[in-house]
Amino acid sequence: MTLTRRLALAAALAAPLATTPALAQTQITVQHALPANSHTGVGASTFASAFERLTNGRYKVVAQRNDNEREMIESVQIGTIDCTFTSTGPVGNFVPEVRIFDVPFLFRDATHARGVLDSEIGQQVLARFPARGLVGVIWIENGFRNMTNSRREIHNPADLRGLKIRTMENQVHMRAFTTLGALPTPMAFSELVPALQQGTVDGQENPISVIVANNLNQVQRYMTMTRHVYSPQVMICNPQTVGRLSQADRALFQQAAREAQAANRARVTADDDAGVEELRRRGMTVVTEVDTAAFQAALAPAFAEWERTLDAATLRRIRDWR
Ligand code: EAX
Repeated sequence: MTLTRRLALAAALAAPLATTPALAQTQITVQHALPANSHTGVGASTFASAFERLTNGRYKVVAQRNDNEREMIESVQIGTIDCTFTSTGPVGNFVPEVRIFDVPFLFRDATHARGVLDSEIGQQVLARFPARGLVGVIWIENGFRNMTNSRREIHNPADLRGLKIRTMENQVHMRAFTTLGALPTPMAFSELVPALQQGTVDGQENPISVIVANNLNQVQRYMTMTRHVYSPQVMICNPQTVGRLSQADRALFQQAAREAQAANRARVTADDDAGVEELRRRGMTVVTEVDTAAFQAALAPAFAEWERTLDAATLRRIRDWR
Protein backbone atom coordinates (compact mmCIF):
# COMPACT_ATOMS: atom_id res chain seq x y z
CA MET A 1 0.00 0.00 0.00
CA THR A 2 1.35 3.44 -0.89
CA LEU A 3 1.68 6.02 1.81
CA THR A 4 -1.09 8.11 0.24
CA ARG A 5 -3.45 5.12 0.18
CA ARG A 6 -2.52 4.24 3.75
CA LEU A 7 -3.23 7.79 4.88
CA ALA A 8 -6.53 7.83 2.99
CA LEU A 9 -7.53 4.55 4.62
CA ALA A 10 -6.53 5.81 8.06
CA ALA A 11 -8.55 8.98 7.49
CA ALA A 12 -11.58 6.97 6.34
CA LEU A 13 -11.38 4.79 9.45
CA ALA A 14 -10.84 7.73 11.77
CA ALA A 15 -13.56 9.94 10.30
CA PRO A 16 -16.61 8.14 11.67
CA LEU A 17 -14.97 7.92 15.10
CA ALA A 18 -14.21 11.62 15.06
CA THR A 19 -17.79 12.55 14.19
CA THR A 20 -19.48 10.14 16.61
CA PRO A 21 -19.68 12.54 19.59
CA ALA A 22 -21.25 15.23 17.40
CA LEU A 23 -23.91 12.83 16.18
CA ALA A 24 -24.79 11.77 19.72
CA GLN A 25 -24.88 15.32 20.99
CA THR A 26 -28.03 16.55 22.69
CA GLN A 27 -28.65 20.26 22.53
CA ILE A 28 -29.85 22.30 25.50
CA THR A 29 -30.99 25.88 25.00
CA VAL A 30 -30.60 28.33 27.88
CA GLN A 31 -31.93 31.89 27.69
CA HIS A 32 -30.89 34.74 29.95
CA ALA A 33 -32.00 38.37 30.18
CA LEU A 34 -28.86 40.43 29.85
CA PRO A 35 -25.84 40.90 27.55
CA ALA A 36 -23.21 38.14 27.31
CA ASN A 37 -20.84 40.43 29.22
CA SER A 38 -22.90 40.61 32.42
CA HIS A 39 -23.41 38.58 35.60
CA THR A 40 -26.28 36.74 33.89
CA GLY A 41 -24.40 36.13 30.64
CA VAL A 42 -21.40 34.88 32.58
CA GLY A 43 -23.67 32.55 34.57
CA ALA A 44 -25.20 31.06 31.42
CA SER A 45 -21.90 30.68 29.57
CA THR A 46 -20.26 29.13 32.64
CA PHE A 47 -23.12 26.63 32.87
CA ALA A 48 -22.73 25.87 29.15
CA SER A 49 -19.00 25.23 29.19
CA ALA A 50 -19.15 23.34 32.51
CA PHE A 51 -21.91 20.96 31.41
CA GLU A 52 -20.25 20.35 28.03
CA ARG A 53 -16.93 19.68 29.76
CA LEU A 54 -18.39 17.43 32.47
CA THR A 55 -20.27 15.32 29.89
CA ASN A 56 -17.28 15.15 27.51
CA GLY A 57 -19.25 16.92 24.83
CA ARG A 58 -22.28 14.61 24.85
CA TYR A 59 -24.32 17.78 25.41
CA LYS A 60 -24.11 21.06 23.56
CA VAL A 61 -25.49 24.05 25.48
CA VAL A 62 -26.59 27.09 23.49
CA ALA A 63 -26.91 30.32 25.51
CA GLN A 64 -29.15 33.05 24.09
CA ARG A 65 -30.36 36.44 25.23
CA ASN A 66 -34.02 37.31 25.74
CA ASP A 67 -34.84 40.36 27.84
CA ASN A 68 -38.48 39.45 28.38
CA GLU A 69 -38.32 37.30 31.49
CA ARG A 70 -42.02 36.36 31.61
CA GLU A 71 -41.74 35.13 28.03
CA MET A 72 -38.68 33.01 28.91
CA ILE A 73 -40.50 31.33 31.79
CA GLU A 74 -43.51 30.59 29.57
CA SER A 75 -41.17 29.13 26.93
CA VAL A 76 -39.57 26.87 29.55
CA GLN A 77 -43.01 25.79 30.73
CA ILE A 78 -44.17 24.77 27.24
CA GLY A 79 -40.74 23.38 26.34
CA THR A 80 -39.72 25.58 23.41
CA ILE A 81 -36.53 26.34 25.35
CA ASP A 82 -34.95 24.15 28.04
CA CYS A 83 -33.84 26.59 30.75
CA THR A 84 -33.78 30.23 31.75
CA PHE A 85 -31.68 32.36 34.06
CA THR A 86 -34.25 34.92 35.22
CA SER A 87 -34.69 37.40 38.02
CA THR A 88 -37.55 36.56 40.37
CA GLY A 89 -39.39 39.61 38.96
CA PRO A 90 -42.16 37.70 37.18
CA VAL A 91 -41.56 34.30 38.82
CA GLY A 92 -44.08 34.88 41.64
CA ASN A 93 -46.82 34.93 39.00
CA PHE A 94 -45.92 31.29 38.29
CA VAL A 95 -44.75 30.07 41.72
CA PRO A 96 -46.31 32.37 44.36
CA GLU A 97 -44.07 31.06 47.18
CA VAL A 98 -41.11 32.85 45.54
CA ARG A 99 -42.59 36.26 46.43
CA ILE A 100 -41.26 35.95 49.97
CA PHE A 101 -37.74 36.67 48.63
CA ASP A 102 -38.94 39.87 46.89
CA VAL A 103 -39.75 41.67 50.16
CA PRO A 104 -37.78 44.93 50.56
CA PHE A 105 -35.07 45.23 53.23
CA LEU A 106 -35.40 41.52 54.05
CA PHE A 107 -31.74 40.65 53.53
CA ARG A 108 -28.98 42.57 55.32
CA ASP A 109 -26.27 41.85 52.78
CA ALA A 110 -25.16 39.40 50.10
CA THR A 111 -23.88 36.88 52.65
CA HIS A 112 -27.29 36.80 54.32
CA ALA A 113 -29.16 36.46 51.01
CA ARG A 114 -26.87 33.81 49.54
CA GLY A 115 -26.83 31.88 52.81
CA VAL A 116 -30.63 31.79 53.06
CA LEU A 117 -31.13 30.87 49.40
CA ASP A 118 -28.58 28.03 49.64
CA SER A 119 -30.11 26.79 52.90
CA GLU A 120 -33.13 24.60 53.47
CA ILE A 121 -35.31 27.74 53.17
CA GLY A 122 -34.23 28.29 49.57
CA GLN A 123 -34.50 24.58 48.81
CA GLN A 124 -38.05 24.47 50.14
CA VAL A 125 -39.09 27.20 47.73
CA LEU A 126 -37.35 25.45 44.81
CA ALA A 127 -39.38 22.38 45.75
CA ARG A 128 -42.58 24.31 44.91
CA PHE A 129 -41.67 24.69 41.22
CA PRO A 130 -42.65 21.19 39.94
CA ALA A 131 -46.30 21.71 40.95
CA ARG A 132 -46.26 24.62 38.46
CA GLY A 133 -44.72 22.63 35.62
CA LEU A 134 -41.20 23.96 36.19
CA VAL A 135 -37.96 22.79 37.80
CA GLY A 136 -36.16 25.30 40.05
CA VAL A 137 -32.52 24.23 39.69
CA ILE A 138 -30.48 26.74 41.69
CA TRP A 139 -30.54 30.29 43.06
CA ILE A 140 -28.25 32.74 41.37
CA GLU A 141 -28.52 36.51 41.69
CA ASN A 142 -29.01 39.98 40.31
CA GLY A 143 -27.92 41.80 43.48
CA PHE A 144 -29.30 44.65 45.58
CA ARG A 145 -31.47 47.06 43.62
CA ASN A 146 -30.88 50.83 43.52
CA MET A 147 -33.12 53.62 42.26
CA THR A 148 -32.31 55.74 39.23
CA ASN A 149 -34.30 58.58 37.67
CA SER A 150 -34.03 61.54 35.35
CA ARG A 151 -35.61 64.18 37.63
CA ARG A 152 -33.80 64.64 40.94
CA GLU A 153 -31.58 63.31 43.69
CA ILE A 154 -33.40 60.92 45.97
CA HIS A 155 -32.35 60.86 49.63
CA ASN A 156 -35.57 59.89 51.39
CA PRO A 157 -39.10 58.69 50.54
CA ALA A 158 -40.44 62.26 50.17
CA ASP A 159 -38.13 62.74 47.16
CA LEU A 160 -39.82 59.79 45.44
CA ARG A 161 -43.30 61.23 45.70
CA GLY A 162 -45.11 61.39 42.37
CA LEU A 163 -42.26 59.88 40.34
CA LYS A 164 -43.28 57.31 37.74
CA ILE A 165 -41.05 54.34 38.41
CA ARG A 166 -40.85 51.28 36.20
CA THR A 167 -40.99 48.15 38.31
CA MET A 168 -40.80 44.52 37.34
CA GLU A 169 -44.09 42.68 36.86
CA ASN A 170 -44.02 41.85 40.56
CA GLN A 171 -46.83 42.61 42.97
CA VAL A 172 -44.56 42.84 46.04
CA HIS A 173 -42.40 45.48 44.38
CA MET A 174 -45.41 47.38 43.04
CA ARG A 175 -46.96 47.47 46.49
CA ALA A 176 -43.69 48.79 47.92
CA PHE A 177 -43.49 51.66 45.45
CA THR A 178 -47.13 52.63 45.91
CA THR A 179 -46.58 52.68 49.67
CA LEU A 180 -43.53 54.91 49.20
CA GLY A 181 -45.64 57.43 47.28
CA ALA A 182 -44.29 56.71 43.80
CA LEU A 183 -46.34 55.68 40.77
CA PRO A 184 -45.17 52.18 39.84
CA THR A 185 -45.48 51.16 36.20
CA PRO A 186 -44.81 47.45 35.67
CA MET A 187 -43.28 46.35 32.38
CA ALA A 188 -40.88 43.78 30.97
CA PHE A 189 -37.20 44.70 30.89
CA SER A 190 -37.37 44.73 27.07
CA GLU A 191 -39.65 47.78 27.23
CA LEU A 192 -37.57 49.69 29.78
CA VAL A 193 -35.09 51.68 27.68
CA PRO A 194 -37.73 53.00 25.21
CA ALA A 195 -39.98 53.93 28.16
CA LEU A 196 -37.14 55.90 29.77
CA GLN A 197 -36.19 57.52 26.45
CA GLN A 198 -39.75 58.58 25.72
CA GLY A 199 -40.34 59.76 29.27
CA THR A 200 -43.21 57.31 29.83
CA VAL A 201 -41.52 56.73 33.18
CA ASP A 202 -39.12 58.96 35.15
CA GLY A 203 -37.08 56.22 36.71
CA GLN A 204 -36.44 52.59 37.39
CA GLU A 205 -34.61 50.43 39.89
CA ASN A 206 -32.05 47.72 39.28
CA PRO A 207 -28.80 46.41 40.72
CA ILE A 208 -25.57 48.12 39.66
CA SER A 209 -24.70 45.01 37.65
CA VAL A 210 -27.76 45.56 35.42
CA ILE A 211 -27.36 49.34 35.20
CA VAL A 212 -23.74 49.03 34.09
CA ALA A 213 -24.28 46.13 31.64
CA ASN A 214 -27.18 47.91 29.93
CA ASN A 215 -25.73 51.44 29.93
CA LEU A 216 -28.78 52.78 31.72
CA ASN A 217 -26.59 55.80 32.57
CA GLN A 218 -27.32 56.95 29.00
CA VAL A 219 -31.00 57.40 29.83
CA GLN A 220 -30.84 58.18 33.57
CA ARG A 221 -29.04 61.00 35.34
CA TYR A 222 -29.36 60.17 39.07
CA MET A 223 -28.74 57.01 41.02
CA THR A 224 -29.29 56.50 44.74
CA MET A 225 -27.76 53.55 46.57
CA THR A 226 -31.02 52.59 48.23
CA ARG A 227 -30.29 48.85 48.13
CA HIS A 228 -34.00 48.66 48.93
CA VAL A 229 -34.45 45.06 47.90
CA TYR A 230 -32.29 42.06 47.11
CA SER A 231 -33.02 40.69 43.65
CA PRO A 232 -32.49 36.96 43.34
CA GLN A 233 -32.21 35.15 40.05
CA VAL A 234 -33.08 31.53 39.58
CA MET A 235 -32.22 28.90 37.00
CA ILE A 236 -35.47 27.31 35.89
CA CYS A 237 -35.72 24.33 33.53
CA ASN A 238 -38.35 22.34 31.72
CA PRO A 239 -39.33 19.16 33.63
CA GLN A 240 -39.00 16.93 30.53
CA THR A 241 -35.50 18.27 29.85
CA VAL A 242 -34.40 17.38 33.37
CA GLY A 243 -36.37 14.11 33.33
CA ARG A 244 -34.54 12.89 30.24
CA LEU A 245 -31.14 13.14 31.97
CA SER A 246 -29.72 9.93 33.44
CA GLN A 247 -29.15 10.04 37.18
CA ALA A 248 -25.42 10.48 36.63
CA ASP A 249 -25.96 13.30 34.14
CA ARG A 250 -28.36 14.99 36.51
CA ALA A 251 -25.58 15.18 39.09
CA LEU A 252 -23.30 16.74 36.46
CA PHE A 253 -26.08 19.16 35.52
CA GLN A 254 -26.32 20.25 39.15
CA GLN A 255 -22.55 20.58 39.38
CA ALA A 256 -22.51 22.78 36.27
CA ALA A 257 -25.28 24.88 37.84
CA ARG A 258 -23.15 25.33 40.99
CA GLU A 259 -20.22 26.51 38.85
CA ALA A 260 -22.58 28.97 37.14
CA GLN A 261 -23.78 30.22 40.52
CA ALA A 262 -20.21 30.84 41.71
CA ALA A 263 -19.29 32.74 38.53
CA ASN A 264 -22.51 34.78 38.63
CA ARG A 265 -22.11 35.79 42.27
CA ALA A 266 -18.43 36.67 41.85
CA ARG A 267 -19.35 38.96 38.95
CA VAL A 268 -22.14 40.68 40.93
CA THR A 269 -19.69 41.31 43.78
CA ALA A 270 -17.13 42.74 41.36
CA ASP A 271 -19.74 44.92 39.63
CA ASP A 272 -20.98 46.22 42.98
CA ASP A 273 -17.45 47.04 44.11
CA ALA A 274 -16.56 48.96 40.96
CA GLY A 275 -20.01 50.26 40.09
CA VAL A 276 -20.34 53.62 41.84
CA GLU A 277 -17.04 54.83 40.47
CA GLU A 278 -17.83 53.47 37.02
CA LEU A 279 -21.25 55.15 36.86
CA ARG A 280 -19.80 58.46 38.09
CA ARG A 281 -17.15 58.16 35.37
CA ARG A 282 -19.96 57.74 32.88
CA GLY A 283 -21.50 60.98 34.13
CA MET A 284 -24.17 59.87 36.59
CA THR A 285 -24.81 61.71 39.85
CA VAL A 286 -24.62 59.00 42.50
CA VAL A 287 -26.14 59.57 45.94
CA THR A 288 -24.60 57.30 48.56
CA GLU A 289 -26.04 58.97 51.69
CA VAL A 290 -29.49 57.43 52.05
CA ASP A 291 -31.96 57.64 54.92
CA THR A 292 -32.57 53.88 54.98
CA ALA A 293 -34.52 54.03 58.24
CA ALA A 294 -36.95 56.51 56.68
CA PHE A 295 -37.57 54.15 53.74
CA GLN A 296 -38.15 51.26 56.13
CA ALA A 297 -40.52 53.32 58.29
CA ALA A 298 -42.48 54.48 55.24
CA LEU A 299 -42.95 50.85 54.20
CA ALA A 300 -44.58 49.86 57.52
CA PRO A 301 -48.11 49.39 56.10
CA ALA A 302 -46.74 47.17 53.33
CA PHE A 303 -44.69 45.10 55.80
CA ALA A 304 -47.85 44.56 57.86
CA GLU A 305 -49.70 43.40 54.76
CA TRP A 306 -46.94 40.94 53.76
CA GLU A 307 -47.06 39.45 57.26
CA ARG A 308 -50.64 38.49 56.40
CA THR A 309 -50.34 37.59 52.71
CA LEU A 310 -46.94 35.87 52.68
CA ASP A 311 -45.58 33.12 54.94
CA ALA A 312 -44.93 35.04 58.18
CA ALA A 313 -43.08 32.17 59.88
CA THR A 314 -40.60 31.90 57.01
CA LEU A 315 -40.17 35.69 56.89
CA ARG A 316 -39.19 35.53 60.55
CA ARG A 317 -36.77 32.62 59.95
CA ILE A 318 -35.13 34.64 57.17
CA ARG A 319 -34.79 37.77 59.34
CA ASP A 320 -33.37 35.71 62.22
CA TRP A 321 -30.93 33.83 59.98
CA ARG A 322 -27.31 34.19 61.12
O1 EAX B 1 -32.90 40.22 35.35
O2 EAX B 1 -36.36 43.31 34.74
C1 EAX B 1 -35.43 43.64 35.50
O3 EAX B 1 -35.37 44.78 35.98
C2 EAX B 1 -34.35 42.64 35.88
O4 EAX B 1 -33.69 43.08 36.99
C3 EAX B 1 -33.38 42.49 34.74
O5 EAX B 1 -34.02 42.18 33.57
C4 EAX B 1 -32.35 41.42 35.02
